Amino acid sequence: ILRTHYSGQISADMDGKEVMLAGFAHEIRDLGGIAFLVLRDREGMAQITLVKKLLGKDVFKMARSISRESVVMVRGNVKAEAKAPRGYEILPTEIQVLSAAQVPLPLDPTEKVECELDTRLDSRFMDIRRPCVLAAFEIESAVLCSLRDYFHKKGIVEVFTPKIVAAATEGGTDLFPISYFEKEAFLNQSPQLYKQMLMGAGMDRVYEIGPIFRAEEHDTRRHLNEAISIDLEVSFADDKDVMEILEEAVAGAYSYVADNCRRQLEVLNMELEVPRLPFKRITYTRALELAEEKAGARMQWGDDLDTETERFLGESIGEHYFLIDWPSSIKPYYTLPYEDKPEICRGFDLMHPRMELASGAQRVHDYSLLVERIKEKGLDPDGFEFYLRAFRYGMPPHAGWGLGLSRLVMTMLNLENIRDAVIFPRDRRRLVP
Ligand code: ATP
Ligand code: AMO
Repeated sequence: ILRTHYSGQISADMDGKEVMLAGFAHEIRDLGGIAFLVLRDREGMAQITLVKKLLGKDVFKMARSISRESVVMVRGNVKAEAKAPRGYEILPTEIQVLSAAQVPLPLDPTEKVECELDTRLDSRFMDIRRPCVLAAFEIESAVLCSLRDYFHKKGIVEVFTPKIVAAATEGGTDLFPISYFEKEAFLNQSPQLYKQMLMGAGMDRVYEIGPIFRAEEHDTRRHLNEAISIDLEVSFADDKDVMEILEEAVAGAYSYVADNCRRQLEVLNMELEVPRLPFKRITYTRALELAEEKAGARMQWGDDLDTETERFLGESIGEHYFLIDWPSSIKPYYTLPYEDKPEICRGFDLMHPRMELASGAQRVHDYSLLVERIKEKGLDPDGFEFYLRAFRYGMPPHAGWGLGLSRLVMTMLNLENIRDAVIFPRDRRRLVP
């Protein structure tokens, strides 16, 4: 490996030690007989001080002319220097340009010039060189680490289900068709049917972290056409049980990030407040009443909550909350209606004040009721035969949820647009890069 240290691992107390750094030429400041090359790597910046007398005329001239963002390797000695940004500088003995950057750059990674999201996404490789952009993705990785660790400790098994499928899960629309040899197939919208079948398989508690595809023509700051979903399904559990798992998983991710991503949070200039448990539970009916009383919203019982109502609730509650006891008519067929009040069901949404983060439910596990619910939704049970079979030979009662990774990260870090939480986002207009 062409480095002994990342910039963040070097400090003034290493005075005299020889190190090798590798990264990008962030900036070159030329003061005549002395010049500064600021080398940037994943962990920050290091000042490489170029002294003509020490380097010799040729090397000095070469180093001074390195174009910004070129890839460089520097070998040199650490020198404690109070005037240098992090209390040290590197006096180089060797400088290699491993790959020169052309000029002009497609965008400016030194962050002095802000630019449009579209321009940034067009040159994402250059955009991610900006520390504040990179920080969000490093935090996303920490969130995943925390979730996997939490699931593992709870004995929840990670699974992978197919993304190329023959049927819709969430209803008839919103699918991307693809050709699969001589057959028609689709990109999966959700692992819903598969994770439920695994309950029938006796896997008992499973999770999946993987892509979901939705052919919705949305053009919002919180919708993508390809997203990463964190899906959970647990046998012998009800809606309340999996809501507890969900709130613990979310709050756990916040505290993991707060503890393990201090540098990244500092780069983003933010302090992370860990949400308090338990999250409030508010019924759909109560939410409608509140919105009507306080904000004069005019929604019919049975309507999906509109954006204004969601915004009003978010602003007045001001923290994460669950919306529970939804009308059965607006939740999918696999959501279990209350036995004594079948017009409402055991479905829930986890809300951040800004938007929905997750939805889930206790599921219908009775075969006849499931067939009936599929028909009620105007769907044809024949199309679900591969799924329904798993309900005819013993299906444990079960519950689960799906949580959008990018929405979790976006709300955690206060990112304005969901595209800021996806390395290469796919939306209505974007298929490249
Ligand atoms: P889910 O996809 O799980 O239902 P969601 O938060 O993405 O969750 P949607 O049902 O897609 O929710 O949409 C929720 C609300 O977002 C809708 O009630 C609608 O008011 C609003 N919405 C959806 N699409 C748009 C859009 N293109 N422009 C503005 N608002 C939209
Ligand atoms: P739902 O359709 O609500 O539920 O999706 C679950 C969560 O996935 C995320 N999500 C999205 N994120 C970005 N762009 C999108 N287009 C998008 N669509 C969904 C959201 C959402 O809350 N099968 C159920 C889950 C379950 O009941 O287990 C489902 O898919 O954060």
